[in-house]
Amino acid sequence: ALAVPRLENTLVEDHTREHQLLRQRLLQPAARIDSKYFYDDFGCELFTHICELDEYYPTRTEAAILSHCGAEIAAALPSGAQWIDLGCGDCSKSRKWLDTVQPSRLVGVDIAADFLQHSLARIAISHPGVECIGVVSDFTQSLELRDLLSEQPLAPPVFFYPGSSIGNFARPDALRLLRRIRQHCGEHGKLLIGVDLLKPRAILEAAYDDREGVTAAFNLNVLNVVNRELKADFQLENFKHDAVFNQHDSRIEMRLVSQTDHDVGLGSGCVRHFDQGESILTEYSHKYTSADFAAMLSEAGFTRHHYWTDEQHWFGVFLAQA
Ligand code: AVJ
Repeated sequence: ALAVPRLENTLVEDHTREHQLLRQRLLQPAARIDSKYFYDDFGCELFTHICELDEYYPTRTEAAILSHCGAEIAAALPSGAQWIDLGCGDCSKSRKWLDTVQPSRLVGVDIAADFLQHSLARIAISHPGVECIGVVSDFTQSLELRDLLSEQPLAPPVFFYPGSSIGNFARPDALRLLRRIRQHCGEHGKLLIGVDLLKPRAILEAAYDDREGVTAAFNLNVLNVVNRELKADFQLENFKHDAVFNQHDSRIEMRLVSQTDHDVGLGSGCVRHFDQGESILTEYSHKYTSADFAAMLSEAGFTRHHYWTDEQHWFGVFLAQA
């Protein structure tokens, strides 16, 4: 019989609180919008498009490493594991591992509940031997998996966190998340994580400011999302996409720069003035050296790791363990 995927909702959605935070951060002297607001339906489509751009090397480089070194990586993974895909989306990146490492269970973690249910249903059909569980959660805030993982005490967890999504976090927050994952890993669990590496500025900046303007559209679209969420009245044509590599903090910083002196209504009677040239920070994308990231893994409590990279050393794949 076909097993129906289980869906657990640990996401506490407090829209009022979220809206307050969003508005508050826009009102601060250095205005910010959390990167999670990029991903409405159109934003997700634009991101898919970004991943296929010539300039955007991370997706294809990571895929090449995972495919080229797949057998070696699989050999280092426990079989019958509980495979936990953090930010699984359509679960496409987990699919290949279902066949090679044959986990007993697939736990897909994502904030988009409907999408998650749909993705897991498709896996349940193509992989009837794998128990599929969806966890609706904003794991960047909290990661409540203890009860779930203890249902199969003999199956070690393997956390899969590809795409250099860890790069979005400021270092202290990245470290906090890695520590939480480490705690769930216990003695036999592992973390398979993809990390974008430091490289010449021109390559980095091109990857976040492509010729076709897809990344610019992706960045500007966040204002549409904010307009909808807050009933704000951002005019997209008043802002320009900007992506600069900050060498000191080793990260790409994406901003929207105001082209004029103007006021923007933020809903609830709030108004924010933007000077010409003033900007809103929308994203960090940290770039690590392999040594840097290895140090962070040990700081998080992982004592050993394997490391794979591409010929140009543009992207790193780490398999960390206790
Ligand atoms: C999804 C966070 C890994 O930082 O490269 C791509 C997002 N932003 N182009 C990245 C992104 C602009 C992406 N991550």
